[in-house]
Amino acid sequence: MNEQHYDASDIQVLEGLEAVRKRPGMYIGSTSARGLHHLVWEIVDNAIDEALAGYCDDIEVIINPDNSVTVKDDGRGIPVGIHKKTGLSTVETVYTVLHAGGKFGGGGYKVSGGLHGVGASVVNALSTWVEVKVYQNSKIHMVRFENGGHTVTPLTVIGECSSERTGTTVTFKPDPEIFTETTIFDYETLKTRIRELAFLNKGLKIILCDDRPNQKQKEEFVYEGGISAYVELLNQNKTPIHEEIIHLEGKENDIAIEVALQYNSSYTSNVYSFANNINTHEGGTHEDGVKQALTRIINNYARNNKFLKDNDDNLAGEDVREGLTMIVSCKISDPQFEGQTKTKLGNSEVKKIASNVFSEGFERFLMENPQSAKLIIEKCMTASRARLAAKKAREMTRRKGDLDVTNFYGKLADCKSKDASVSEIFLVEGDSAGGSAIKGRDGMTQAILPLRGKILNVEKARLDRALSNEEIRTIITAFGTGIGEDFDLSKLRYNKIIIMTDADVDGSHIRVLLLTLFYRFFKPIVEAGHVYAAQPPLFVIKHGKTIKYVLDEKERDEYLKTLSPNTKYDIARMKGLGEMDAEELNETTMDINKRILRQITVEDTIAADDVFSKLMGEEVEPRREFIEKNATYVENLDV
Ligand code: 1YM
Repeated sequence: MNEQHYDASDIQVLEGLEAVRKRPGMYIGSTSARGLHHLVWEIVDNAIDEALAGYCDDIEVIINPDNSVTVKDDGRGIPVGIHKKTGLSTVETVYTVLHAGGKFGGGGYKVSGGLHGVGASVVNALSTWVEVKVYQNSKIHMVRFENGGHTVTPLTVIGECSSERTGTTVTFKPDPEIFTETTIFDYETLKTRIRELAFLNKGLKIILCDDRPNQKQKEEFVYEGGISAYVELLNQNKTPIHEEIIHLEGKENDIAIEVALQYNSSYTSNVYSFANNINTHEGGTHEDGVKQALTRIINNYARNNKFLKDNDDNLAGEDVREGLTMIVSCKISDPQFEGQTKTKLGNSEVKKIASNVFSEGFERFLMENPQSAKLIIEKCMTASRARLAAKKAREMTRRKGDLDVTNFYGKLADCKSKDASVSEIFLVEGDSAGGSAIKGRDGMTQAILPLRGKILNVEKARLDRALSNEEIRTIITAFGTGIGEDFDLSKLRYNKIIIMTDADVDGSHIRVLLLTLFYRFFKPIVEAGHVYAAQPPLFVIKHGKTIKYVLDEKERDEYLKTLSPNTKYDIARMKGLGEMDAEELNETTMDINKRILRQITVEDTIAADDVFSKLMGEEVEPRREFIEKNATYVENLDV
């Protein structure tokens, strides 16, 4: 310990970091696996900022054998001079003063990421130790912190390097007292975001390296095509309707806009937008500007080239986005993030610029590529016709819904309660399990909908066809939310939607079909966490008077280990849902005090879309590959 460090300002600093340790969630969202990975992003973001400023081309992220993480860049290196206000080196200041950020640097600090913008000092506060090395002026400087941000080695020169070598290397080890759930980094999680950062920053090279024994691997991400390469990846399991990926970019008033797009034959729209590399899930002015320009330019082109007749209606926004994969990326020096999750770009000046950049480039593309233009316009016009047909079909179901009450309620065994917050609906595979579920349920709060036929695969069907499917119509009526333009989450009649299928091939198939339906047509229901899968146990263990249900082989083995060696026990494989009687079904799968539910979440919509396209889409090869690669998870899945 270095005594000169204990003056008044130092105590203030430590109080600041102590506040982070007391309420880590406020700074990194949570202390779960997600929060743990957030630490890496805080450090990587500083390196990305250096790349955005034009000083850094190479970044490396290494997971070390002890589960510490090293991030290296070849930028200018964090400044090592004494900082006026703190009297400490600037690098030490950056790592110990809360919210120090770039205000300490020579201006031009661009916020790149870090949803909370909290920076390096938060990582320090939540780590067992942190070591920062700065390569600058032919010297290697080092500063080390321990125990949540206490400086143990103030900045010292520890060696020499060539005058060409500049940059920053940071290694940190997350504190297990804070990250009680896990301190183990997940390669795939890091890879997904690192690859995305490489797409979003054309030409920037990011290496990801796992140095842990038994899982050593190393990948390099660099895309000269930038977000065009991203669109290519997103469309890889889909069938493009035109060959070229359209790439447009431009800059006005220091606001840079980049757009890449390509249409595919699917019926969904995949538009993702980013501002300074942050995924703007809630959209914002950059996305609005581009979307409006897209609708306008397509309508103009369709009219001028007589695809649309004089008395035809204009194509709607959703018509021109059917089957569209598009990335909008905006770089701006002072981004304003708004919205519920602070992922909506608010800067009003961006809209016009985004619209101008897009219009100019896209109009030129249509002119220069009439063949592709024709295919795109035809796709939009088909979408428009289907939308009108779906509207009619919806009106029909609504009218029919009134007439068909007996038929509908013959299928749904509704619960008595009309209070959605306590109500739940079980979607049950087959009439026989449905019958037992109706007998075994708590009729006050539990509704049962037995599913007879196979659910239509909506990945291969538009809304109008989906609406002609009896099972799907029944589900829509039961949920109460409506669908498409009429969708209203606040009308959902149940707080929990529970998929109850067997743990076999057919059960998995029905589950995936239902999830596809929910993800494509009822995404807000999934996002709000209303969808669950019931987990019927696989084994029952009896000993003495005890009856224990266990989910799988692993849990079975663990439970058996807890029994004393001379317990002589009975173990049996559970029957399928359809063979259980009402009591068993209640006991194992439905009783809210005993059952196990798995909540279905979509953390990363980009990844989820990819899985559904692979599993349920047109292309056979990616589906085979996915199932082979994930064989252990989908061993029973026949798609
Ligand atoms: C592996 C993590 O932190 N790189 C990094 C950080 C900074 C700079 C360069 C930098 C910024 C500026 C000037 C400036 C930071 N500096 C500061 C501060 N990599 C990593 N590379 N010179 C160097 O913003 O003007 C904060 S971050 F505040 F000290 F300037």
